[in-house]
Amino acid sequence: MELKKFLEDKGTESALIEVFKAIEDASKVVQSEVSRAGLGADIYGAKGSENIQGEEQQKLDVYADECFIKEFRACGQLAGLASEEQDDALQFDESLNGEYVIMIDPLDGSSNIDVNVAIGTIFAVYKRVSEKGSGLEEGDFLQAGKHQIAAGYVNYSVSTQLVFSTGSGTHIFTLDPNSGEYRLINENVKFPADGKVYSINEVNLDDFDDNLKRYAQICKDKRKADGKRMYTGRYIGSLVADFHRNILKGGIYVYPATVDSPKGKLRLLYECNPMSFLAVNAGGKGSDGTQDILEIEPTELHQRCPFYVGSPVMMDEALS
Ligand code: P6P
Repeated sequence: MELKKFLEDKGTESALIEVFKAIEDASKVVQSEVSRAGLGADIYGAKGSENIQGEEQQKLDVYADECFIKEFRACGQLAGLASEEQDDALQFDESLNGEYVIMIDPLDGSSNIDVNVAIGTIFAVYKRVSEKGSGLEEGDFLQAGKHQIAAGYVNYSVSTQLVFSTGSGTHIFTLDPNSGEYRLINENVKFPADGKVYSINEVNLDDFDDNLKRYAQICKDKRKADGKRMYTGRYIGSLVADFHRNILKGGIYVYPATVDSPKGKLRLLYECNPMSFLAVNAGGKGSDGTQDILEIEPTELHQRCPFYVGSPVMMDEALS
């Protein structure tokens, strides 16, 4: 089943279906560039600029950001956008009657582009809180994750997949290269309750709090009845790729506060909230280590937080 029909059958508001069409169209353009990395188009390597995070922008980061902004402006249903690649939120003056705003990490894991490893676009959609037709306000963007109307990611990998939720289940679509359409392959995907994979960059082990150090050690020590190890480590360096494997096979992803990133590395609005929304809609959990991520009241557009997300049994054990 194709995306538009799936959304219509779910009774999705037509304005939101337009937003998904914009995501679909932009992701196809980005996918065609990603798949051509190194061939002609000069999209490898750093652009020579930095984003507000002080991170070196890869050319494809900026290209992806421009692609999504173009489609979001054109769809007419979005009053504005916040992006990892934009210091400030953007207002779309031509569509201030739009009832939604969107937050996006246009290309997460972009340092993996040059080594041909999976990367992803992550998005979160909210209803604006300011009056339709008026100018946007900070409060339109600084909303707790529990108010998300929709969230998802595009995983540019072996295949290109769109994983999203509009609040009733998490669903996986694959881009069919022959038809150029996203087609449903997994409706209502559920995190396996428990798992055998943990995704943590253990170079930061000494920075972990005692609880996380203990959990990491439990994962190393636990044995099955036959004496073989219970867990294995898988850390791709791309949140979307690690999350995607974990939601299908069971697992937990953790990016805690570290010396280099004392508030955590991942951003609340366009990484932790959308991934937690997907997790919760698939029976999983998302936390900053002390509270449900979706309850956090944001104070800044690009604020970071420690991030735990994954199978419920593993999450309970890691956070207990
Ligand atoms: P580190 C990519 O930059 C990212 O935001 C996530 O996709 C990924 O899981 C993490 O950072 C990797 O960070 O510090 O372990 O290289």
